[in-house]
Amino acid sequence: MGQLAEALRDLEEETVIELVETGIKNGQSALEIISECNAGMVAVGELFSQNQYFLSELIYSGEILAGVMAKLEPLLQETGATESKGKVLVGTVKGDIHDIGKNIVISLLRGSGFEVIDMGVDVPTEEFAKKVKETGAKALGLCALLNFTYPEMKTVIETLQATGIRNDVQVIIGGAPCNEQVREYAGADYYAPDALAAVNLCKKIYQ
Ligand code: B12
Repeated sequence: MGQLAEALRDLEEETVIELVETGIKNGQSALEIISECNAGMVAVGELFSQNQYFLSELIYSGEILAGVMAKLEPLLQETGATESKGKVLVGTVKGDIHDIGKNIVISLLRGSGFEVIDMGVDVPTEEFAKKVKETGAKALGLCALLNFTYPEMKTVIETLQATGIRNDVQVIIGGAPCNEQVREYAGADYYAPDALAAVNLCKKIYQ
């Protein structure tokens, strides 16, 4: 584990920000920094599972990461794309309020020229199908970080089916504990392990 990941795991806010600023100065890419932060957040999650950290530490880690993202945001927007590459809907499913990773995905998509409609967190099931119809977006990103909200991704996709628009939109799922098995279970088209993968999938969908 790198120094930055360790500092984030140990909730050393000042050190985290210092290391991020040094990384930026030394030409480290935003995605490299995010990837190291991810490792730190996974470690925070593990300490939480082991009852060594409690909800307050989980909240604090989120706040530190939000501070990091405020520093990285301008770098994610810097690709200079002008024309819209296509519309992408992104939201965190019902029952889930995790949004740090989703917001990174959105920043990177916007920076890459996509028009993103951010549906927020804890999005009611039927809202997704409604918005797909309304906007004509061909890509829908569903975010879930809790294993008890995976079934909700499945329900959203079933709603698309029931509304007769399943074939109009490609569904990409993401969020730390998602994987190929969850994708298969939910009936999604793709699983993106990180923000860059999400951008590449959207490029593929709109090519
Ligand atoms: C910070 C955090 C919180 C914060 C969230 C703040 C916020 N605004 O998001 C707070 C404190 C609110 C929180 C609450 C809870 N949390 Co929490 N949380 C975390 C933690 C430590 C980090 C998550 C994070 O932001 N990571 C950093 C980002 C950058 O990573 P990421 O989300 O994976 O995103 C990347 C990729 O996954 C992908 N991606 C992300 N989203 C999307 C979306 C799309 C569409 C795509 C394509 C890709 C994509 O791209 C991103 C960038 O590369 C995780 C630990 C972990 N392993 O993830 C636990 C974790 C997710 N939480 C957990 C739990 C249990 C909870 C609570 C139930 C705790 C409680 N008892 O109340 C509540 C649930 C609240 C709710 N209803 O949603 C568990 C979930 C266990 C499980 N598998 O079900 C975890 C895994 C911790 C653990 N090991 O126990 N949490």
